[in-house]
Amino acid sequence: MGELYLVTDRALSLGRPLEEVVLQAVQGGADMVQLREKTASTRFFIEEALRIKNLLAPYGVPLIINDRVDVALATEADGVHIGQEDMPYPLARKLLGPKAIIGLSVETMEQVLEAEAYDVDYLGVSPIFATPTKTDTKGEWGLDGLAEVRCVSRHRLVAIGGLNAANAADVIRAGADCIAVVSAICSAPDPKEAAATLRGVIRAALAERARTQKGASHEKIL
Ligand code: TZP
Ligand code: MG
Repeated sequence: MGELYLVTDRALSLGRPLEEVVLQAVQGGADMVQLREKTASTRFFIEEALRIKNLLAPYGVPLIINDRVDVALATEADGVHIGQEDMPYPLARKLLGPKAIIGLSVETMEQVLEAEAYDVDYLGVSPIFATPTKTDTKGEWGLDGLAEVRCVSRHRLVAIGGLNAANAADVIRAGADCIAVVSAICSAPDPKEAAATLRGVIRAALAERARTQKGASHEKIL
């Protein structure tokens, strides 16, 4: 469903229009986009979501709205990403329906276990590493914490927080299915190139993991 997930931040986009950064990221290989607007008015958020939705349509890249189920509904976005303080998952699912992509942030093991009862499309394991982009978090999972989440959760895992081309392969090896980034793309001098590099690293690490898993199950059969 996605390997490289761009989460937007206008303030970190070096003064460039968000549409430009999103377009370049997608052309470089971002295959999921989350529109994250913490301070915008509802009117602005909706207009921007519609612009980005049109821009993504030819690429078949899903648009996910951060926090706001109402904005996702109003713009017929592909889904919503909710945190633990947002609308409870069962209500978001009820409003958005079975086809919507719904992601849920987890910051503690208790939240990971609670999410086992939910048919979320992915868990956002947040944050993997400390990041100046978001500081109101409950600590960091680290690679070991992510590996523990992988052991107990049945869900797809999207890792976020302090991720870049230098650490993405380790994060995949620890169990993430997808890497989400803000600054590694939004603040890159060339977002297309940054996305292409990241996607290459992620693809190689996922392929390597699939090879070793296949090897392991083959050995078991023998
Ligand atoms: N949720 C957890 S960490 C984070 C969000 C939105 C910010 C990630 O930003 P960056 O710049 O990729 O570290
Ligand atoms: Mg939130």
